[in-house]
Amino acid sequence: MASFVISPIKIDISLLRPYFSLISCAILQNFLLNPHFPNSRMPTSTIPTKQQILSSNKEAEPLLSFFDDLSDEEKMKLWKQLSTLNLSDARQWFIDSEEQRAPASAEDLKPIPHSHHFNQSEMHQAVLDELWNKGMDAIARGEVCAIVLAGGQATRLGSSQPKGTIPLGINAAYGDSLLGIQAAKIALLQALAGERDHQDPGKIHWAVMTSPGTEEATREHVQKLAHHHGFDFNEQITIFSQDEIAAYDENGDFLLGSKGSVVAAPNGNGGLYSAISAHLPRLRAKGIKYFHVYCVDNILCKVADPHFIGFAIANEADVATKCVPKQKGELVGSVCLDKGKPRVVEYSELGEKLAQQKTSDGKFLFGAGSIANHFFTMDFMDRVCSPSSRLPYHRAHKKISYVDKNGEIVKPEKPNGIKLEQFIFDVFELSERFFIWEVARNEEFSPLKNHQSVGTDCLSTCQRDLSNVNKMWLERAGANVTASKQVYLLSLVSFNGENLQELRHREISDEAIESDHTINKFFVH
Ligand code: UD2
Repeated sequence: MASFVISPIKIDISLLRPYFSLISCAILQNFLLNPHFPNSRMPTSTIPTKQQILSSNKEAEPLLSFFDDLSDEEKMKLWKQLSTLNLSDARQWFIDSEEQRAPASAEDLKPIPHSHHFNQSEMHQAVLDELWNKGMDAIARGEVCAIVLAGGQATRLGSSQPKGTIPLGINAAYGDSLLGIQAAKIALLQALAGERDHQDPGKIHWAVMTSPGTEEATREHVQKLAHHHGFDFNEQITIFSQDEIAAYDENGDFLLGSKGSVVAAPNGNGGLYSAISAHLPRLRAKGIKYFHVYCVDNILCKVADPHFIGFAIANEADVATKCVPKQKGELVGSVCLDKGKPRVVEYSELGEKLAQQKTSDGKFLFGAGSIANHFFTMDFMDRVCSPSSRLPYHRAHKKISYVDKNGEIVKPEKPNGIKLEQFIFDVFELSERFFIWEVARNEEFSPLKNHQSVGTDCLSTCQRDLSNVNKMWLERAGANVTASKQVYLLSLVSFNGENLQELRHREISDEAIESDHTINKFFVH
């Protein structure tokens, strides 16, 4: 194994490999952007020549076929993009991804044992209350950071706007967006923590992972939300961007999306670990001990859920994950043990046979469906963000438009290329105390994935599911819901069905929601 010695410490070079790309990018960016950089042969204002680009990036050669046709501005843009893409490592990632995790094998996979799989609906209220209080205590002490994964490109939804910022047509929360609902839930939990007479209000830190394509619009939206809720944008919110990685044709060659740009995409939600690592020391210094990581697209997501956090703390989990019973053909990963270690086998990798396998009581054997909603301790995050841990890349075959040899744009009808992605749950195998927290699908999982025309996991199903949860809470609180339309509680009113006692024995009709001031203060109207 390659190593070098700086007396008296011996450093294993392979441990530093994942950082080489970051370091080389940083140096090159400095070189590009800082005219005073000592070794700079090229100030920013000077247009690069092909040779200059190739001297630091020889893999780029096929991508410079149309270089001479580009304007000066386009040349600079291409140069900058190439400096961030790290093409020589990307070549190796492509090769490695071929032999990454073989399709799951039946002998190696086992369900997570019952001792580590808890079902919320089977727990006594007293125990749930205890867990809630534990989670709230952590929030009150300012130990909780909610991380939203908002770097995806929303290709299935087909929106040019980042998913988290799209208007939902509900107005349950300021901003009328998924991020808006999430911000309101954070504000509500903080207020609830503050109401507990023996505790300080505390703060939930909100970390937002974006990608180069979603960063600007997301930042602008989150700034407005923070201002509205009185969050200190600089102190309480961290916005950070994950890396992009070049896409490939089926042979592993890079593609031009236009004559002056390379096809690139965010490196998957597992890009979280490299992207957040630089922020961990600051978050630790703020007192953060626990992370709740969730997808931006789930309208029912209980952000920083005190039950879940309390459950994980009570069990001294370093990693815990929320699951729902998987439905036939559903596009969610299966949480299981692989050779004794926790793992999520992604829906694209489980295979038909294992996906269909049932237990004697008729349930899917690998039916613990991951809803991409995870708990990590700070110590665990520190461990997985260290140089010695490196996530594998998974291949996704996609239709990728590209510029051909003649400079024509080709829009393929079937998959013609490969995008590589890191998966957030590929660190689970490093967990020493791993737990599943099973929750009710109808209360916690309704993602916005697809265009409305698909009819599932789309805007109308999100609206319907939110309304159904709100009706259920009202009925649990003893209200009589007769409204014919969808019913939306304001997100700031209730996190989990609490605070609705005033509506006990009240009729929640369309008219009451519209015009009875003792009722309509709870609702969108
Ligand atoms: C994810 C899970 C799947 C299941 C499902 C539930 C992974 C790898 N798969 O699948 O097992 O739990 O969600 O909804 O977690 N994102 C980024 N950067 C990226 C790519 C995605 O931040 O480069 C975010 C994206 O914005 C979204 C989340 O990750 O919030 C999930 O991404 P997706 O919709 O691509 O994942 P999906 O539905 O294939």
